[in-house]
Amino acid sequence: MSESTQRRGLNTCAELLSQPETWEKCFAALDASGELRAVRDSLPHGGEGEWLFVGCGTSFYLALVAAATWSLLTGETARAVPASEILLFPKLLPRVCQPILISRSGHTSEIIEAGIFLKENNQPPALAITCGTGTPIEDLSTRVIRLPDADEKSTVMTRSFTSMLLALQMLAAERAGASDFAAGLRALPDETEPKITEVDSTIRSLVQCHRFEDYVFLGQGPFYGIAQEAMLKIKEMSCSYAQQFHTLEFRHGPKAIVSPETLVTFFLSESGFESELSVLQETKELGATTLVITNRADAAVRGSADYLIELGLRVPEAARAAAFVIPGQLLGFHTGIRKGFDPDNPRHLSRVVMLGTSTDGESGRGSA
Ligand code: F1P
Repeated sequence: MSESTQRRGLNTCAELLSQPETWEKCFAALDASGELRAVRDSLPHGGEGEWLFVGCGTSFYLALVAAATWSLLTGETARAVPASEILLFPKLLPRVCQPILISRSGHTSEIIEAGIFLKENNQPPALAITCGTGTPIEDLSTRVIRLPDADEKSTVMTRSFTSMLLALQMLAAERAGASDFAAGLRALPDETEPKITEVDSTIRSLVQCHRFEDYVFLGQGPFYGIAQEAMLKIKEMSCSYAQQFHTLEFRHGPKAIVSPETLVTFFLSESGFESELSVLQETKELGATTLVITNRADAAVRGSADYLIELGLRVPEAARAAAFVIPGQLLGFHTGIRKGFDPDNPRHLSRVVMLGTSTDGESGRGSA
């Protein structure tokens, strides 16, 4: 095997498998700096408006999971939007929104432009979270959470996604006074580490035994953003055709695509277990190949899962999200390697999307 073939995906593989250890380092760094507590104490209480989680690409899918967790824990209204929506359709925004800007690099043009737009339109000062240091996103924000330990060489985001997610979930837990949830997040690295080898071998055998034409990812609640991110990982790393839906939405038309060449991956939640299980059983009966990622499986799940990843994490449901995405990351990685791609340098992609103007030639701003 040529040296270049052997070197394919080395960074992504190392960064992907380093996640539990990286989460530990990030929690320790946040404790030592007191950054998260300082941000918690500086956030407004009882203010009007909504929490607005903003990102691009993987950072937008992270925003979806973070906003869902925020609402579940604090009871406050939160939503996630891609930065481009703020620029192109600002009238869709809530009148008052508390911005949380998410960016691994801290340099992505659209998120910087969106931060400038929100500032110029007198929205409350933004909180930013990034793995970079000395970045323009920090200049735009009065509060910043920095996670340099989670930064990556690979173009593909893996540990940066999960580490920034965990930090925002911890902030939500701190704000809500949800100490059990916070304890669950802190336990996640030790709960996840011992499972990775077995998860990796399940995904490797799935990839070695099948050639799929279509990849579908299904999830509800906080797991919908995880389904989105898994969809992006298999696109970025293996240039495969993939899509995601809310699990029960799969019945309303998309199931028409099901065939044995379709891999349908279920991120099975506990809250929606019975309803999501019946979609799984129906999808299996239609002839799909099924991969199920769940915390606990019963005989009914085993009966409809061609491949089963049962994580058995002793942490609250939404706190499992960061661990649930790992099988999706591995599926993208191993499928990319099998198809001859280099996951470190995905086709057509750059590590940071920098634009001349945020919407290619237009002034970049929709009418306020
Ligand atoms: C986000 C992002 C990544 C994508 C690619 C380009 O960047 O869109 O999601 O995989 O690496 O950048 P960032 O704003 O989080 O740095």
